[in-house]
Order: sequence, then structure tokens, then C-alpha cells
Amino acid sequence: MTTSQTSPPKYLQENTLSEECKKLLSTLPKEKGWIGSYMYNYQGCWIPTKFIQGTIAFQQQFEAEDSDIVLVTTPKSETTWLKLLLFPMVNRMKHSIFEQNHPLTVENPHVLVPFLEHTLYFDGRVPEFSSFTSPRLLATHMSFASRTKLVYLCRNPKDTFISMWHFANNLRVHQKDTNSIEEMFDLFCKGVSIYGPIWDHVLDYWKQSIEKPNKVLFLMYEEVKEKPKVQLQRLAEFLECPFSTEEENCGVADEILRMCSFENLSKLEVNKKKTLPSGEENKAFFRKGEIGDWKNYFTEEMNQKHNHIIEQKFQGSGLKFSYI
Ligand code: PPS
Repeated sequence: MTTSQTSPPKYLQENTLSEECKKLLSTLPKEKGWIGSYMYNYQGCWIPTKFIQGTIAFQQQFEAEDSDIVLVTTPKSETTWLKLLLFPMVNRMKHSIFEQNHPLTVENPHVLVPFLEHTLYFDGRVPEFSSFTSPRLLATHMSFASRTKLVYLCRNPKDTFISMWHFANNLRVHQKDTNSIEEMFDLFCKGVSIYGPIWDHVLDYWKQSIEKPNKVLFLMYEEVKEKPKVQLQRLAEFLECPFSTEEENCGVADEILRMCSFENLSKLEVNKKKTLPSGEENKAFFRKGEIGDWKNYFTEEMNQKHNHIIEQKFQGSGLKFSYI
């Protein structure tokens, strides 16, 4: 009798680590992983096993160019949306937003704006940058100090947690092994979330944006959602490519917002049917995109515990989250 075994999707395979990396992992604190087996605390940040090697390669080898634009988020803070908005905005001279086969209609935003540690340097590979045009649009979830322009997007941590919990369970479904909300909430509160602690991540970039306002733009998803056009114009000005009067008259900013809306993008064939080279289905990145979904899941006890942590961590920083 033969037993047929299907191999796990690529994003769950963890057997490609170098001996050197395995040795390093054996010295680091570890906790249960949200998606893969474990997460390791590397330089104060919780990183899934699979991404450690790429993280180190990115840190050691990446050479920034002055014109680079780097998008930074914690996972599930609306990274996809930021990539969606930035790509057509920055490339609007090359690809008119009104063009029929705009790259956004045929490619997933994570392919158009790749992650440094997850994709370009994945497994310690040497990336090929020759196909990139200037300015290079790159993304990271890492703590990263650079001389290039950084755009940081954060989202209220309650919705970020719910989004991460759903996403992780969705990806773990292949293992028939989903995580309970209680267990993951406890980890999240301890700071053990992917690239967490989330509070350190957010505070680091919040401070950088105050110290270097020309280099680091700090955006909040809830503010972008409330006044998208104002925030898109702010983004364009920060990146020194403001919309001209002619573009204003033609409705370029409005068209970017329409094109990048959840309703429009999630319906596209590429985002409904295709998968990323790393194996995740594109549709996993489009769930609801709403503010306040946490209310459908949090108990009063979870809410109070979370509020208390937020109060402690962000006290005196001047940073306030909007939950509704
Ligand atoms: S990742 O893995 O870090 O890149 O994921 P990330 O993109 O940060 O988080 C996914 C959430 O973003 C929502 N999303 C959008 N919201 C608004 N508009 C658009 N176009 C859009 N695209 C994706 C997605 O639904 C996830 O949020 P939740 O709350 O889970 O729905």
C-alpha cells in the first residue's frame, strides 16, 4: 500500500536554514510561532524561524540608494494598502493611472513592492536589483535606520491583532492546527507577535518621525481611511512628487484611491485566484480592511488588559490610537 503525502506549502517549510543560522537559533530565546514552528527573539524583535536568515542577510548586505523609498509596517497594519497606494503614485509618469492594463491590475502589490527580508534576501540569497527602476520601492517589517525616505504606517493594535490572528490561522489551516484567540492574545500582550513587540516597533518609528520629519513619515491607517485624499497628498509631498494642478484637474489622486480601494482590488482576478511565489494565496491579504473589527472578538477582560498595556507603553509619547 502506498501513502500519498502532500508537502506543506512553501511558507511553512523551514528546512532550508544554514548550519550557521541553526547554531545562532539555538542560542536565542524562542516562543511558539504564529504561523511556523517558532519565533526567535533576535536583537529584541520576534522573528519567525523562516525569516531569520533573510533578516540577517538584509541587515548585513543591503546597500541603500539615496532615492530609495522604504515602506515600513508591523505585519497586518495595512501594508498591502500602503504598497497599493505608493506604487501607482510613485510610478505615475511611467504608468498612467488611467492606463487599461496598469501593473496593479495584473500583479499583487507584494510582488510589485517586495519585502527585503521576506523576499529579496530570503534564505540569505543575493538579490538582483538590476530590474528595479529609480526610485526603488521596497518594504520591510524590520526595525531599520536608513538615510533614505521611510514611510511608516501603523494601525490600531486591536485590529492588527485580530487581522494577524485570522491571517495566521488561515495559513496554518493546511496543518489542521489553528491557534485559539486566547492563547495568541496572551502572546501578543507579552510582545510576542510577528516582528513584535508591536509597541516598541511603533514607538521607534514615531520617535524617528519626530526627530527626522523629512526622512520618516508616520501615517495611521485610521487617519488615511478618514481623509484619504488629504493623506495621499501629504504622502506625495513628503516623497517630493506632489500632484500638479493639471493632475488635480484630471482627478489623478481620486483615481489612485478608487483603483486601490478594497472593493476594487479584492475583486481582481489576480488577487482572487493567484498565489505568491512563497505560496500564500493572494486573497489571504484581503479580508475586510475595516476599522473596529476587534469589537466582534474582544471580551471586556481582553479590552481592559489591552487598554492598560497601551496606556503604559505609550504614556507621554503623544501617540494616540483611534479604534473606531
Ligand atoms: S501583511 O502580511 O503584513 O502584508 O498584511 P497587511 O497588508 O499589513 O494586512 C492585511 C490587512 O490589510 C487589509 N487590506 C486593505 N484594507 C483597505 N484597503 C485595501 N485595499 C486593502 N488591502 C488589504 C486586509 O483586509 C487586512 O486587514 P483585515 O483587518 O484582516 O481585513
